[in-house]
Amino acid sequence: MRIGFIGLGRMGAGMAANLVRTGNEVTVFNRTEAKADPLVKLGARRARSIAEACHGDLVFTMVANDEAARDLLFGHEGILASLPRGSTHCSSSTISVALSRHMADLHRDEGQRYLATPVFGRPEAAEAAQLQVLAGGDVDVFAQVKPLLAVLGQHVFHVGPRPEMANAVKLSGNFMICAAMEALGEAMAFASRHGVEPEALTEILTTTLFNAPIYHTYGALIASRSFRPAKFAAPLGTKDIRLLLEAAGAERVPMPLASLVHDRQLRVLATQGEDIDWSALGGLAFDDAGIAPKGA
Ligand code: NA7
Repeated sequence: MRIGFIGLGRMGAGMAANLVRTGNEVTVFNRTEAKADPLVKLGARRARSIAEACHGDLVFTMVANDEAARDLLFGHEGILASLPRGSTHCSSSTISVALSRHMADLHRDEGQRYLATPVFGRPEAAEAAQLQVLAGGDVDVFAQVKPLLAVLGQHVFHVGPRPEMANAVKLSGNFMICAAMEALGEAMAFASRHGVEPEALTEILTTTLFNAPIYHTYGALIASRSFRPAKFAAPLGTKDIRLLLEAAGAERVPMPLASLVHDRQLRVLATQGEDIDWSALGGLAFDDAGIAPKGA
């Protein structure tokens, strides 16, 4: 299969690399061209425009947000104008359910096929082909694309026939991670004040009651309070909860805990800047309790 891959940021770079490594003919494009260099070294072809990355059977996109996804889609050299009829767009970016729904209509009007294919996992998982891949869209299109999605991760789920169903699951998952980070931070601050090291608390809880990947990964990050450099940047995580709350509002679904973690995310951005991992949310409880980082 001839594949295009657009968006070689922290996540896209690893995903595209795995498609190249498994012997696919991959043409890559990134707005900032230099980020394509390592992929070209690995064997990918370099596209000089979005349109050039759209000449194959399928194009993946993995960009920051709705604005970026729209920038790729529209214009005379955009994906809608360039992707051949019958070719497929797999959109892996975490975008709004509204935009994903709209993209499905636009692609259908152009005779193109569209799957929403967001993923769970951080850049390390993308690099190691250990992502969890969610897919929404026509089941026959999914069946054809599934072997490629399987290259990216350990599990591939078909969520349902409408693409935005996959985006809804992705936003739900990221909300639950934020809630877990807030809970971890508060529990660690509480235990610290009682003489229990955050690492010890994490060890006990993640090997017993909370033996789940999210508690392991974020427990370690929050216990060490090491949030830089950002692997998953706080502004992107904040965007995800904003998208969740917008979609929840549109469907009249109150989500009080999501509103709370969104405020906590805003506090991270306001007080610690943008270039920080979203797990800094879990560190706020220490700050609130006046517990300084070790060695500070
Ligand atoms: P990064 O590492 O911040 O990468 C973002 C990517 O999006 C990167 O390739 C950017 O290109 C690209 N981007 C951003 N805005 C635009 C516009 N307007 N046009 C074209 N390309 C753009 O993010 P991650 O890889 O961590 O995350 C990607 C998605 O996965 C995101 O939805 C997360 O929420 C989950 P650049 O290199 O800046 O030129």
